[in-house]
Amino acid sequence: MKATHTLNDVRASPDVVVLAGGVGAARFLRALHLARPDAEVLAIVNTGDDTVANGLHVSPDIDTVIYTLATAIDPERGWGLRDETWTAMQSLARYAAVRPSTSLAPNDWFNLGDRDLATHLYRTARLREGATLEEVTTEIARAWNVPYRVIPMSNHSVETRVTLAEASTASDGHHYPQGQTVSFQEYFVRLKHGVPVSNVAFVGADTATPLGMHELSSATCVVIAPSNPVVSIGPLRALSGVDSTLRERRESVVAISPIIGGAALKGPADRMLRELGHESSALGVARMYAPICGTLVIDTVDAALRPSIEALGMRCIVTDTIMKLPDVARALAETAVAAAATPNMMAPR
Ligand code: FO1
Repeated sequence: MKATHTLNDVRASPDVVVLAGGVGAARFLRALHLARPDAEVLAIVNTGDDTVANGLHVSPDIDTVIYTLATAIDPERGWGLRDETWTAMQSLARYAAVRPSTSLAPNDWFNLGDRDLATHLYRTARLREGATLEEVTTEIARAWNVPYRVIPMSNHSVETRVTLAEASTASDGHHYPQGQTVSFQEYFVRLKHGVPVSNVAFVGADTATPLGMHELSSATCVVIAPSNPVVSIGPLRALSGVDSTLRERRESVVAISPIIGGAALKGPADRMLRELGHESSALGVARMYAPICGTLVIDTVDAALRPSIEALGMRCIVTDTIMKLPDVARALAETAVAAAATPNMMAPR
């Protein structure tokens, strides 16, 4: 057991802090555990996707990270638990017929599996009796024997809200006029992120207190996981002090591009980047991260972009970034942490 002497009770700095969204980040964290099983890792997770569904507080990115690290995630969906059943949701359908149209509780389009429900019941009950989201997240991670410290980006509400660039009708018939601003889950799940966006806002980010700031500035390495730069990493960066802390230690911040060959492996990141005026490419991601990140890891298919990325004052590492096989995933994690441990002293241009 490594002796952990902590001076005047300051928490020992972790080796690696990972800024995390959902699926891509969860896979990277599991790969990191394979590569460096003894590393002290803190995952700071986006909570802009959080929602209240059927009266329960759901933290999708936190649950995806915890379930993936516990190897309990459903591999096809990338969210929720494997071997799931949906009896509670099917039983709720009875009440959809009588629910007032003004009711805000999404009853039938945000699916909560029967095993997954336990997490939301526990979290909601603990929050209601005054526990912080950080305390509850720590308890849930411990219950799943997760080897890393997993914390929300804040204990305060930060809500990602998306403005629709066109009118759209959800598969359940609900109509959304052009210009309507909706919750992230209405956009992502009810509208199946099949409608262009004209704006994304993080309501509450200006007053929410970020968590993990001591570790963010003192950890040996910081890795920005391959998550959606707009709606997964964006909310974290919108919190006060996060960007300036990352800028301060830019030389040991490494990001992995979630865009490969101009496309996202999963989800709407590529379309959102274009719709919001960015280039949907590893170079577009580099431009978003250049001020706060000294190294960008991109996929071999994007090797031609390396000179343009380095022209931004970023070190650019070209390697396999599709974490299909454990060996590739482990090698990617090793590459990212090794890069963060050898600082890039070039200034951003
Ligand atoms: N995604 C869906 O596409 N459909 C769902 O019904 C759904 C339910 C759900 C419940 C709990 C949870 O933790 C995640 C859930 N997700 C669902 C995924 C979720 O929308 C995404 O994981 C994130 O918000 C974006 O990464």
